[in-house]
Amino acid sequence: MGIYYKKRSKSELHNLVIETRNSQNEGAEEGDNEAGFATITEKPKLKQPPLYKVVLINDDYTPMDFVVDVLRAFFDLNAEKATQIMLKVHTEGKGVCGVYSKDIAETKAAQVNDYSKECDQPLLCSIEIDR
Ligand code: TYC
Repeated sequence: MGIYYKKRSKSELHNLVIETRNSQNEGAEEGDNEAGFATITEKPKLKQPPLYKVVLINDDYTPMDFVVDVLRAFFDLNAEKATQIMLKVHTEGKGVCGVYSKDIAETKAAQVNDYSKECDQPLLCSIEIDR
């Protein structure tokens, strides 16, 4: 004697899996497929990953030219855009250099902070959630 398993086709097994996974779902659409198995159609629960702003902080010591060079080097900005952002940070206290996925934002901020330290400048960069 042994355990008897009914041999099922791939699509039958797929429906069984879906049924199990959705057994706690409320509000999903229930139905029957042509093989007689219960099926549920769900709305996908996918969200866009969050984005992060890389923010430059003002200080009284870092030379303006150094800040512009950093913005051009690490954020692919031309001289005009880099100067605009530097002046915004200088007058308003902080400013956004760019918006990226979490990994890229963290890397850019770390690159700026490491480079500033290497150059003995107090320039600081941080990240803030965007959406
Ligand atoms: N405030 C600095 C100065 O007057 C310039 C500066 C701009 C420093 C932006 C940091 O993130 C900064 N030399």
